Amino acid sequence: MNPYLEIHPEVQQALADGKPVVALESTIIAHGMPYPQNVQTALEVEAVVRGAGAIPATIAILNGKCCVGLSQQQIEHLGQAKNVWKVSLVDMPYVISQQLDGATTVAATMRIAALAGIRVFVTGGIGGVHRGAETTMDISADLTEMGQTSVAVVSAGVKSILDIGLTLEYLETKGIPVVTFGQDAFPSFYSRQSGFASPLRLDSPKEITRLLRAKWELGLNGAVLVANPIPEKFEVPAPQMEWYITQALHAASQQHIKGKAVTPFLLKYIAEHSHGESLEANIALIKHNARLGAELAVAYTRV
Ligand code: PSU
Ligand code: MN
Repeated sequence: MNPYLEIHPEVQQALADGKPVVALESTIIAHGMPYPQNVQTALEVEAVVRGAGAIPATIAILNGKCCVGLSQQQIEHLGQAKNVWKVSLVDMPYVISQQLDGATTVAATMRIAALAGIRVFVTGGIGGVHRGAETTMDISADLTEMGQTSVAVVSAGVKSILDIGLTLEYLETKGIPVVTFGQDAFPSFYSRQSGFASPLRLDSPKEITRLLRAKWELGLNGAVLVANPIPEKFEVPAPQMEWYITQALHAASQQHIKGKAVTPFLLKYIAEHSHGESLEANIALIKHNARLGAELAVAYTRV
């Protein structure tokens, strides 16, 4: 086994027995939501995965080890510690070799999940091509990682802090099929619509499983993005969200926020200024994604 990996015994056993396992990221815990809702949500998401018949494996770097499956204490630690790195691929060598703690982004979580042999990963929203990327070149490593690592990524689509059209173009360039579950429109995190049609639509975990098998058995490495629209009753009206996002982008530019700080800055700004409404939606959609991800993992291990 890879010496940098530390797989929780329950996860190890499930993988050895061919049971369904769902990977979960930790940047959303340490950098995407405030305490204590972050810790509570992380634990609830794990419970949803279990309820749907799969084993949850929340992934983070602790003391330089790539931990796959965390204890409740470890999740508490990530949710409260001030010195937890946000770890994308570029940060992994430093954080691991310096034996630090890091919460993993979609890109880093996917890589570690794949090393452990996990095929299904659930998150809230992926990183993508930022608005203005034609001058800043700010494109998340989530997209390049999805272009090469064979893990299904369940998300609520792409948040409109990003340029959704350019993100869909980039996904296509990288050969990443984008499948929306149960509707024709591609969703945009807080909203079931985005103004863009989904490139693909499938209506059951079984059909998505067949698409995953076909892709990977053909040697077409890389992710499939499974977009799961937020339940209607938790949607935040798009014009309202657009207002917060415009404010957040303006503040980021005024304060010269750059590089890896951009996404956490925007997320925090929006959460603080939308009076809890966006946080409530965020919590609802990640649990909704956890259920679909678990159903997908179950279907995938059955085939
Ligand atoms: N988008 C969200 N919520 C999040 C993130 C993105 O709506 O929590 C986090 C994820 O961990 C994602 C990361 O992988 O931000 C992307 O960061 P960057 O843009 O710096 O690659
Ligand atoms: Mn970036």
